[in-house]
Amino acid sequence: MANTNRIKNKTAVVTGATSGIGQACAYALAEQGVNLILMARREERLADLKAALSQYSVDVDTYVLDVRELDKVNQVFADVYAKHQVDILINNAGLALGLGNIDEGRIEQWEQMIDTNIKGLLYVSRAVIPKMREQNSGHIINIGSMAGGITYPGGNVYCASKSAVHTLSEAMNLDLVGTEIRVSNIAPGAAETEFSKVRFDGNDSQADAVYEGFQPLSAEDIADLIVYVLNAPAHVNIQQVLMMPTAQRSPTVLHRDN
Ligand code: NDP
Ligand code: 8X3
Repeated sequence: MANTNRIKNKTAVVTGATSGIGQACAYALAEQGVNLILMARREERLADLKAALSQYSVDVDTYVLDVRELDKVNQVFADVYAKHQVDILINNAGLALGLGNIDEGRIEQWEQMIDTNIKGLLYVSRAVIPKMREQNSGHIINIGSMAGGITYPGGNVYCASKSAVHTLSEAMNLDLVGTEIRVSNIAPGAAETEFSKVRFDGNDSQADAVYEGFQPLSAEDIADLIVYVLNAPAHVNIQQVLMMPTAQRSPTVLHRDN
């Protein structure tokens, strides 16, 4: 069913497009002929990505945006909507910071995760959903996590933030019943991106150890799934997908060689 390209010439917003899953989505969507509006905080990376995407016959617009800044989100989307219709929103910007017992948690890390993963996703969605309702079309992809359904030791606030993404995806689907707007919560397991480098504050050996002895998902594996989900026929709404590496069956049940 999803081999048919039903998204060519549509326009997608991708948040957190400068790395990992967001960047892989930008390439995968460009390959499908989808015009792109790419957002993230790192301006130079956005410019490099736009230049790299010039090999595809699609329009690429970029915005420097920290999704935690509500006024900026609203300004950016006012500008976006002056120029484009948004058909697809990939709410991908997110991060984990730290891994440790809740009683030793750092409040500023909790706040950044909650402000980005929950509030940022809400700010962006609030700017987009009314327009999707007006046009009575659209597809929202929320990047949740296996951590949103299965908590693991030390994951506390990150897991809670992804659990909120899962709940908000359900809530969006409920509140949008009767419209043609679809909402999909994509919940990946371990994927090798910059995620662990960010989580461990640039400590490469700690980050690399996360993926040792097994083949993790790649950002491209997740982008492929997202392309499949977006290409489902209009009457099919894939609401939830849990996707893990074959070596991983839950956050803590993971087979490593040696
Ligand atoms: P990366 O660290 O590689 O990418 C994260 C992206 O989010 C970057 O482009 C970063 O860009 C952007 N970002 C972070 N904070 C903000 C912010 N405040 N405003 C705007 N953009 C922001 O990690 P992943 O690609 O792995 O992560 C993408 C999503 O996937 C996250 O929501 C993560 O929780 C989720 N996920 C990841 C898994 C994994 O194992 N890797 C598994 C399950 C879910 P910039 O710094 O330029 O702003
Ligand atoms: C990101 C991957 O292992 O921290 O959600 O849940 S993990």
